[in-house]
Amino acid sequence: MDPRVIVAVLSVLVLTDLTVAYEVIKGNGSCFEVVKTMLDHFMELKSDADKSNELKYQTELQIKDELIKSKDEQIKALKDLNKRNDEQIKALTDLIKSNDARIRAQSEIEELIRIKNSEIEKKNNEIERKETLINSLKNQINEKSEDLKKAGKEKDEFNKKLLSCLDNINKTKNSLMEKEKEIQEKKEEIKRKDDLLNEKDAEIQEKIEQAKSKDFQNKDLTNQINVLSQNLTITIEKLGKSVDPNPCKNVSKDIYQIRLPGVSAFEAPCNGSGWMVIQRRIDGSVDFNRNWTEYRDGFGNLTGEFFIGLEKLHLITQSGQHELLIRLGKVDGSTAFEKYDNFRIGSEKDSYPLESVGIPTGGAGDSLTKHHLNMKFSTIDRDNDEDAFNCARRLGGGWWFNICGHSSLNGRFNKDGKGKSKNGIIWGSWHRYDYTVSLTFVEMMIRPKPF
Ligand SMILES: *[C@@H]1O[C@H](CO)[C@@H](O)[C@H](O)[C@H]1NC(C)=O
Ligand SMILES: *[C@@H]1O[C@H](CO)[C@@H](O)[C@H](O)[C@H]1NC(C)=O
Ligand SMILES: *[C@@H]1O[C@H](CO)[C@@H](O)[C@H](O)[C@H]1NC(C)=O
Ligand SMILES: *[C@@H]1O[C@H](CO)[C@@H](O)[C@H](O)[C@H]1NC(C)=O
Ligand SMILES: *[C@@H]1O[C@H](CO)[C@@H](O)[C@H](O)[C@H]1NC(C)=O
Ligand SMILES: *[C@@H]1O[C@H](CO)[C@@H](O)[C@H](O)[C@H]1NC(C)=O
Ligand SMILES: CC(=O)N[C@H]1CO[C@H](CO)[C@@H](O)[C@@H]1O
Repeated sequence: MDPRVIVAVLSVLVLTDLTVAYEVIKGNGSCFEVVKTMLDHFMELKSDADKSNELKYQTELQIKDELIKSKDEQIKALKDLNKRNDEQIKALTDLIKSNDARIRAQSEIEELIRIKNSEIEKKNNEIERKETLINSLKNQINEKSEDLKKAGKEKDEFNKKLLSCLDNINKTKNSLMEKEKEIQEKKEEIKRKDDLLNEKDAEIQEKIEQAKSKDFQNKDLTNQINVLSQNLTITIEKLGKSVDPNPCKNVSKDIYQIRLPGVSAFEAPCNGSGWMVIQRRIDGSVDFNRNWTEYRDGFGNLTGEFFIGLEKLHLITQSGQHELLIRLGKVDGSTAFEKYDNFRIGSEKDSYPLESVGIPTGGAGDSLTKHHLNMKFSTIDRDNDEDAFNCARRLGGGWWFNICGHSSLNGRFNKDGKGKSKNGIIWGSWHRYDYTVSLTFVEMMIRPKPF
């Protein structure tokens, strides 16, 4: 082999990667055979060298790692040191701060002490001044007590005078007490006189009581006499003798006690012209829807609205001929009357029938004869009429109802003067049998015929 080629290959091997050189050389067959052995040797050497290099690198790396580790530890230690130092610095700073505060407080206290001291000094000065004042006051007191001593002497003299004054007062008081005693005696005497007066009063009272009881006795006797005289009247009446056949004659307009044959005494209004009022409607203040007993005995208010009672009418009209006068009034103020010359009522046994009315005269017209003559009296609880219904219950009040009829003076009082289907106060012949009319004034009166 040409030595130059060997040199060139070696140069290439040295200058380039051995493996590349190996490939390059292998490509040229002729040369390869020559350098193969040498190249293999080189390759072996190179591989050994590579191995030792590897070892060297690894060792180096290990050393570096150790180094880094130790550096890290150093850094950590330093960090810790720094930290500790920081803490120390902080602690020191705090200490300095607290010392500053203490120093400040101390200086404040010192300032305070200074101020207090100056105040104490002021007080001391004041005390000193006070002491001076006290001393001067003490002197003044001493002077005053001297004065007082002098005054004490004067006071003793005054006391003496006062005692003599009190003595005088005592004397006056004693004489006053004597006077009081005298007054007391007088008072007692007066009391004795009073007691005497009271006794006299009691005596008088007793006498009055006695007189009163005598009065009562008198009254009782009077009552007895009254009863007796009433009984006597009744007896006489029962014997058929007329006590006063004409009770309203010659008396003024007022309510009188009436005594008539066959009737016990009763009260009735006289109209001042001989008429006795037996029924009156003026204001609707009295309810006329009454039962049989009430129509029999009478009801209402003799100075206002009332009905005298059927039993009385029966007894009066049976005792002799009587006139009946009916006065009527409408809500418009117009008035009319109708008079009958022979009014007579039957007994309760026959239901108080309208036995007679006689001859009618007057402007109101006759609303009795045609339908009511000989009819029995009917009330809400006693249906004696000729109607299928109870007329008293249907029209109101009580009357000598037939198939009800043309008149009903005890009907419902309507202040407005308007009635409904005969339920008001009606007297047909006077208001043209218009039963929407309801009268607002009625007065029924009787008197003995030969007046
Ligand atoms: C006045 O009288 C009373 C008793 O009457 C007596 O106790 C008192 O000492 C008397 N005073 C004088 C000042 O006489
Ligand atoms: C009066 O008459 C009544 C009944 O008529 C009778 O009860 C009474 O006892 C009589 N009184 C005297 C005192 O007669
Ligand atoms: C009627 O009254 C007059 C006067 O008040 C009186 O003089 C006369 O006697 C009376 N007549 C009767 C019957 O009572
Ligand atoms: C009594 O009534 C009659 C009849 O209505 C009448 O003429 C007379 O004036 C009345 N008397 C009095 C005092 O009112
Ligand atoms: C009638 O009416 C009066 C008064 O309301 C009552 O006291 C009496 O018991 C009545 N009589 C009858 C029989 O209903
Ligand atoms: C009776 O009627 C009159 C006249 O309406 C009235 O002034 C009086 O108060 C009535 N009295 C009684 C007790 O209702
Ligand atoms: C292909 C290649 O490089 N061939 C070479 C091989 O070696 C001989 C001798 O040195 C050269 O003449 C060729 O050119």
